[in-house]
Amino acid sequence: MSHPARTWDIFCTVIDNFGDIGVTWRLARQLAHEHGQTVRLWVDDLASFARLCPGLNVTLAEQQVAGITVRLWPRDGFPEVDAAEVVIEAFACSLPDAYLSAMQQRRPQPAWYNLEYLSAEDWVDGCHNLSSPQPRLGLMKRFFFPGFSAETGGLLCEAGLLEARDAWQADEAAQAAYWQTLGLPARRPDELRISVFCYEADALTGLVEAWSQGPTPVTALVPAGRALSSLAPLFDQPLSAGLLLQRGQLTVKILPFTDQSGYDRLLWSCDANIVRGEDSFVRAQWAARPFVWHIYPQDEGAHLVKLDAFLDRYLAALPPEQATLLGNMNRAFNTGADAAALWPSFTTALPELKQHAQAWAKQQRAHGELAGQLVHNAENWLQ
Ligand code: TRH
Repeated sequence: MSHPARTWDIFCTVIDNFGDIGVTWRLARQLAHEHGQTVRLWVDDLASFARLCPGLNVTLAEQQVAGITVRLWPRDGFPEVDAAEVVIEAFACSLPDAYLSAMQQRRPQPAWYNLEYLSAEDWVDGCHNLSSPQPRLGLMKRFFFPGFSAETGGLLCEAGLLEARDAWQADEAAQAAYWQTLGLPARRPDELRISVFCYEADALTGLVEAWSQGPTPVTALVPAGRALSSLAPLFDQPLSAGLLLQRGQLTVKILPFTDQSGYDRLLWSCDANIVRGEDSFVRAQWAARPFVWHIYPQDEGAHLVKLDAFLDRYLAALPPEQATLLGNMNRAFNTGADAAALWPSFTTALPELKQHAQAWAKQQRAHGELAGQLVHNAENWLQ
């Protein structure tokens, strides 16, 4: 169903890392490209944004990128602008007072959403789409939760993504050319290729040993970033993008950070992926390959509750032995326990885990997709 073109303002503060801008940039493009919406994205840190959007000019306060108006969200002196018809504050960032005044003046009042962080916890079902009156401002805000059930706003997934993934995974020539562009030799038939995009992780130390000494050649593809500080002591040298290192059966290739579709290709091409945070975690699911999730650490182990909530859903349809294995692997990676001890069984289980990953992606896609649900929700609100 097509919807009228509305104006949208999306506000994003980059707390640390890339997840907040990763999600909002993806959402902005989908709203514009797939739903014909007019989108302005306000970001307080253009340098972080430029890492995953190489076309961005970090010196400009306003620019057009891929059909989106990108505006620097200045710390002081927010510019005088009209409020959009739909306003998204991503991850509960606080909107500037000047913009809140513009929202109060707008008639009809804007559809104002707080786009929440992704969680698989059950309570999300009951909180998605709840209204939150703002009496001081005379405005209404609504909570929009991504999630894994039909009662939530779903997950971001571009139109045609799964078809593009299938075509890529079936195209061995394209993959061979891809590995070459990364500076890697052709893939050996018995070799495993694993992408490693995680935070500092004690579990990596043991895994590197297991990969180095195991019977199967492993190539670890590591985007330059926080994981390198866990790897550097094992290689006795500073690590940076471009390096190709060997340690027994293990080859490590350090990759430069790419744009988001380049990262998708990496996930689609690997036998298994280690991912983190929110957006790479979702992309690993769309890649339909086995993955280990390094969840963003929170105080008092709150993240481990979220990890278990996801595992409860993700593992439900796996036979008990593999469910226990994959659950233990994820928990071990996140707690620093002995993930390496699980590696041989994990390798053996990869074919079944891959089948499960394919079925899971199909099932999640059937719930509907976040950008489309948001457009629909906003349209119902504004009509
Ligand atoms: O960078 P992250 O750790 O972000 C985190 C999480 O979102 C977390 O929930 C949040 O609370 C915290 O930030 C503040 O992980 P995430 O979410 O996977 O984001 C990484 C983004 O970077 C994602 O959009 C994919 C993208 N990316 C590229 O575009 N190119 C690359 O080469 C790589 C490795 C990643």
